[in-house]
Amino acid sequence: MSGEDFGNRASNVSGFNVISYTPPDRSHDLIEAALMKISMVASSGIGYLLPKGSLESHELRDVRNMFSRLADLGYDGVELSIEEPFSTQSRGISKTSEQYGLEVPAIGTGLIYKYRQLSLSDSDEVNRRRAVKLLTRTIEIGAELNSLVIIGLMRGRIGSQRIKRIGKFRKSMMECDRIAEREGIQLAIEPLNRYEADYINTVEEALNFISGMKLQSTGLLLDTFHMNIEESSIEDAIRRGGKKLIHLHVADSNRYAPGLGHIEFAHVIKTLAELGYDRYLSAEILTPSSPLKAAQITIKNLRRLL
Ligand SMILES: [Mn+2]
Repeated sequence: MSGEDFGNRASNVSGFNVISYTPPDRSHDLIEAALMKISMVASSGIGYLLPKGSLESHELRDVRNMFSRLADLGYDGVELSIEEPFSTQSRGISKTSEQYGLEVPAIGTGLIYKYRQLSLSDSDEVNRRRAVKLLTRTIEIGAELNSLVIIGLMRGRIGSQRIKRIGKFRKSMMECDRIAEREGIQLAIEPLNRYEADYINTVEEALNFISGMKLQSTGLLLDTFHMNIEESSIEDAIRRGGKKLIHLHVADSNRYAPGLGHIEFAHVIKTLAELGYDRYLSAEILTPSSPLKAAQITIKNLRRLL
């Protein structure tokens, strides 16, 4: 029996024996759901692993291999995480995306914070401006690739300087929302769980921020892994997001591929379909043993529900 074949039996992911499940076949009553597309996050931090620096290298060989593999598996898109926007080979990425017929629906910015500790809420004005500059270049790349740009970890931590730092974040978002509008793309604020961020942890907080600031080009990105920790109901949180919801990260409760934890993806997708959501389900998952296997499990389990 092939290890790639995925059914109701134990499969070994990351050295643990995890019991996989087969979601019920709902294709007959979920016709609208077919409009949703599937992408995989590719980064050097989380998801389908891309070596650090591969988006900047002129070679782009790793990037092409990754697009080719995900195209073969039937993905519609590849979400990228950009660490060094000023040296990213956006033209090469754009050509690769066209060559393999895969869109780049979104660009993550979390690695800018993770590797360089620059955030949109930095209390030091020089550092905040550097963060805005890096985000501005990322937005320009987003315009070239027709991608939305994610505001997640890049919000930074506010700690005990709550009022001052939220003020800084507001200032940054006011600027970046206008830049996104000028470039014709959208920003997406992603609520993150309490262990990774200390403000905007829930859909409610994100919506209040967006409407309070009257941001024109900023919507909402929800992530099933974070919602499973912070929201009392994932389905209610999605409904609350409504038309502001412009992108969705999917990962199971343990952050492995959908189907390897206890989130009910059939319910999640039904709720999205009822909202008329026709954008991406983008897998942002830990791929401890094999990125390829995780990508296979993800698309198999999601396609079954669409
Ligand atoms: Mn996410």
